[in-house]
Amino acid sequence: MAKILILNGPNLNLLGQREPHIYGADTLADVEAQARALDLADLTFQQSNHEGQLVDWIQAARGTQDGIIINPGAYSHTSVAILDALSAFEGPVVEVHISNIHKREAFRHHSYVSGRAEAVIAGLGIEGYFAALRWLAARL
Ligand code: DHK
Repeated sequence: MAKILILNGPNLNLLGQREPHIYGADTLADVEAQARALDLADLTFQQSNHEGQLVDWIQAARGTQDGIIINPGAYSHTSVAILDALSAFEGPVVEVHISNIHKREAFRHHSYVSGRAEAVIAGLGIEGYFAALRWLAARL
């Protein structure tokens, strides 16, 4: 089974409570449980509100994980450090956004991570994580 890291950035710990009209009613624990229930990969599931922690986890994935699914949250739109860390990772990367960032404020339309990702999913709600997982597990 492929080893896949699912990484979540800032404020995604508040999923289910935070702006449910945008991000839905499911919690991050629900996302993890449903992802694990698919039984498609050996999953590591992590969330941090801190950019450096996310960079450290991406670096630690080098040579230990086969692929990464990342929702960088607001760091999508600001973080060259996360882009650089992902560029140092050898395997495929899928970027997930719960909301359709292109339908929202202009500052959300650009993501640094998209230039590195094999695929970008936006607007499918939490289904985006599972679509990413199915695609990545099949590819790996
Ligand atoms: C999540 C966030 O926290 C925002 O900062 C992004 C993304 C969009 C999402 O849709 O999952 O702009």
